[in-house]
Amino acid sequence: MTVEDPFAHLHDEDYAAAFSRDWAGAGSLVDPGGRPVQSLDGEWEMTLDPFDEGLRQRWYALDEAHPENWTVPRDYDPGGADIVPVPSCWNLLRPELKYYEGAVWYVRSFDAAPAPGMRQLLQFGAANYAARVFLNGRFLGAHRGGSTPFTLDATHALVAGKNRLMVHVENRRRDDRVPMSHFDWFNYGGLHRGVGLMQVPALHIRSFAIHLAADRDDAVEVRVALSASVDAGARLRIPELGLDLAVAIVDGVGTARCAAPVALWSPERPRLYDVEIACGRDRVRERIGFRRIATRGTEILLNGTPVRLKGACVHEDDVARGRCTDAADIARRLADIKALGGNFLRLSHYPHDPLVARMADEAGVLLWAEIPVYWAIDFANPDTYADAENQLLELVARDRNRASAILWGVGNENADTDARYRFMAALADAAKRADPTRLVSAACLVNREKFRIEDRLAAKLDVIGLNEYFGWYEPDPNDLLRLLANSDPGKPLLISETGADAVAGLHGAETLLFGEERQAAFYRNQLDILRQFPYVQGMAVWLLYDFRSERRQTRFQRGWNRKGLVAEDKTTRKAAFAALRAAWANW
Ligand code: GCB
Repeated sequence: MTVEDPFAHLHDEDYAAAFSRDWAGAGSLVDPGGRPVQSLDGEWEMTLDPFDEGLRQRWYALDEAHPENWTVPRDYDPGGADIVPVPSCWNLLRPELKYYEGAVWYVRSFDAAPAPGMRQLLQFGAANYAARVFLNGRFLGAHRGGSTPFTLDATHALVAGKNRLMVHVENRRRDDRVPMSHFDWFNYGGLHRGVGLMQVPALHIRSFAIHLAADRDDAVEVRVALSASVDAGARLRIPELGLDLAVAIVDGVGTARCAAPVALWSPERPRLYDVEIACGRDRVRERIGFRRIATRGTEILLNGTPVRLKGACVHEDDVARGRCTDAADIARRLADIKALGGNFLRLSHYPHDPLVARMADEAGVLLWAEIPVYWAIDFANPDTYADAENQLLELVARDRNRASAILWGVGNENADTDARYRFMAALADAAKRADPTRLVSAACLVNREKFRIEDRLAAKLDVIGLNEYFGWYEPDPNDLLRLLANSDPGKPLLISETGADAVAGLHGAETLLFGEERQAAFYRNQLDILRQFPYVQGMAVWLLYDFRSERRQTRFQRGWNRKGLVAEDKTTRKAAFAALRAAWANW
């Protein structure tokens, strides 16, 4: 018999190793594909754990159902914790948690009825930043990256009847993470998107991609990947077109193509088709739009026709709910960009809720979706690269069937070093490999000596993004004219950010910093200059709504970045809103 040292956990500084070795990644994702999911959203217990005592003391292994049988005290109280909603951000649940950065345990019980022979998959929408998941005392897996979904196979641990799910979520800012410790938005923590349980047949469809054929607009291609390396047959059906195509699957993967007279998707006519893929006992259903996005010289072509992107960046932030969002909130974003006369949103600076691309598909709004490779990432660290690439692949896997998503963003304002070049070039290549049907971009650099847009990464990109603040951080607006006249990017240039702060209701001369008139004049000046350069194919202004950022502490900001065209209530439009609409109308 082994004698257990009751104090061993106090001295075990390797306590997290067992839960940090294998991060569940894009390879384990199973696309829900419209299958029924048992929602586990709702009331959860929440216990604060700044010292990670739960991992050290193994709270997950305690017999929660019978605490009266515990022989030694443990610093955890099943049933005695706070009740909170999931999804949520803990920072907004209790005043004392506003700035908390650390670990929290989320715990809930649920009833399950696992059918024999079926796989039981736990689906998490997002947990910021790292999550460790335990079911009925067993460790199921861990995930890192705060904004992408993950799937954990719970088949071996789930029981018929009552189950106990415990999730350790931790949002410490660290230099080796993506983003690293320094960024210009609020570090909300928690299970901020939904959690659910999905039953699928043992052999099931893991992922699928459906799009126009590479070489013609009247044919579609499909790629289906199964959960196991077997030979099988699948079918792709688009009932409206009378299409029923056999897909031969070899070693778990199959591709097929066939003629299909699809009406192309565009912002003007966002046409979607009901699509179904069936394989054995499994079936997925989606609403899919078909369109082609490409570049030619300095043009961006949508379905072969040049398109100008008029858009705004937007953070996923809400006064009351933080990073959590819902259909009404997203509908407002889409309506506001249309009210501006725009057709485009840059979803900054991390993957947004999956509902955004679905609703943009319906509404006809084009999207840039990105990962938080932001500022001074630990570019020389291979593990940081693995984390970044996995976030990119999870984003691509999640949104690859959305017509609205046209651009993958692989980075934002990263200082030029060899390590940065290698890291970002590898990411751009990874995006192309995972999805050759879309464009890749990043917010690139300016050569300050030559005063030219010049970034060796540009060779790896389809569209060059440029964040510029001439007339705000760089005071002389005419420097923008000089920069663009000096530059010859040879590819489409997209102003991926430009903007100025304004406090809603603060009025004054056009020179008054933080005044509404200054912000409005800023956009008039910008457009006067940008319209002179045909290689500028669009812009995403910084940004639609004011958002929380603790870096911002002037009397005008008090913890908010005020560059919104609309105040943080998402309703009060500043003068710049109408000014930008007018300036865009004749661009
Ligand atoms: C930038 C960053 C963005 C900031 C913005 C600002 O260049 O990309 O994340 O929030 O400037 O307001 O300064």
